[in-house]
Amino acid sequence: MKKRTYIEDLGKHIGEEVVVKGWVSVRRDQGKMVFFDFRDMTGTVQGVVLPQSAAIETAKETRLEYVVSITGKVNERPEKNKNSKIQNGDIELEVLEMTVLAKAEPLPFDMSIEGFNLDLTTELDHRALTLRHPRLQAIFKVQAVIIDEFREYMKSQKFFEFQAPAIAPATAEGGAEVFEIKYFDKKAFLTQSPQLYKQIVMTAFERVFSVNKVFRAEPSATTRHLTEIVSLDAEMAFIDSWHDVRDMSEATVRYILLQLEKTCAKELEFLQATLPVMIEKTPTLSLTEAQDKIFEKTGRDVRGEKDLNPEDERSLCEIIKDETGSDFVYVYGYPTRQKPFYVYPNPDAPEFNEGMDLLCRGVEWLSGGRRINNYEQLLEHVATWGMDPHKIEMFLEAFRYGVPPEGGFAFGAERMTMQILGLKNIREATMFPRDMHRIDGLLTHGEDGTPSA
Ligand code: AMO
Repeated sequence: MKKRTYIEDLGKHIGEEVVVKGWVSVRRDQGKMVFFDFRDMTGTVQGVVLPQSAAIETAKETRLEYVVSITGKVNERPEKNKNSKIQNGDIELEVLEMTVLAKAEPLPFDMSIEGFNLDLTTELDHRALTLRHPRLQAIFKVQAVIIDEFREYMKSQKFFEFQAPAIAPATAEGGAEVFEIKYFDKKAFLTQSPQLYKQIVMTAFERVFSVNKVFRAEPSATTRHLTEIVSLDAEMAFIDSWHDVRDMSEATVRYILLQLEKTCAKELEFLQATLPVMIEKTPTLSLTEAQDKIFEKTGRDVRGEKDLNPEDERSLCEIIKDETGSDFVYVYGYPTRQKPFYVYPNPDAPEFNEGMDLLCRGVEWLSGGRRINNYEQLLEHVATWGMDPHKIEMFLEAFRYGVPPEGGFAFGAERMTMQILGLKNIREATMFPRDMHRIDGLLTHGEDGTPSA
């Protein structure tokens, strides 16, 4: 049996006979001859079955998404048929033999590059199929690179990767957005964030990161919220101030963008995406300064509000882009009670904390900041926040035994993907999105109210 040649390598085999395996993406039956586009994990190539080919009968019966094995000859295209804009635009595979490895049912919609134009609901309902389209593949390739390069950068900075648990006895982030699970005859929670665990692990390894699923029982269906998220988390000891955390997160983004530019040029072009601009020093404003700016530029008075709402985030990003050219902006100094219990209050103005968010193109990508490292102060916050210290005993124990000044941050991988690619809905940037209405398919409710897929 001849070894398989990947489609991306065909150009190196002009004049040779090769074996190609893949799917039929395009089929044009021109009576005597049949033309195809074949697709494998490395790309596409045009194939032609000539009238005298032993494969002509099979080619006549072959339909879209059939899986085939082909023996063919790699021919250079005549000069007038060359197309430098597409992959393998200078060659063609002359099909000599063709075996159908698996048949496919007729497609429920147009999957061609030009004709693929589904509303989001249909796209998601048929994820098993739409995932085969180059547009979707480009999106998830970019996402894979974002996650990979987060890892790479963290490791280059001596961060240690750990696996965070998904089941926890208590919630870290507070609020109602938590999934309670039946844990045998007890109650437990799906982790909203590896926050408490990354802080514990940091007390042993100094610099730690994790790439893991987190769960938020978001009761609203917005374009930026999911119930299951890939969280890119980091935590670092021995910081001098929250600025160190800010700088580390900024450097991480800068590295990821640079790597995307290097490795995903094809995908970015295909998706007509332009990478967000990160200038030398990302503008950093306190919440109060941000609110003043929004008031000054838009007339909308949000001064004194506890947080920025989505409209404020969009306005602020537009203003900063206009003023500085930066697509990014950090906002810090939120009201202390607005953020979780572990965030460090500003010693000079304890009603505000040293927590920060990074916004890009109108959406929050990241939260982070300095944490409380003093055990007594932590206990005070636990009490003020009305938490049960027994439920977070493991976390508290770490803080009884010497913890340096520290901080950290977390990116949402889907939000990054969405904003980098200019997608309108976070579900487009999520392979199998979960929200209050969907787990794979839309949820319908049975008579007793239990959801069924
Ligand atoms: P936070 O709750 O802000 O911070 O979450 C961090 C980042 O995760 C993403 N994110 C979401 N993405 C989609 N749908 C959601 N429902 C959703 N919720 C959050 C966002 C957000 O910026 N423990 C802190 C992080 C830290 O301080 O280190 C935390 O979880 O991109």
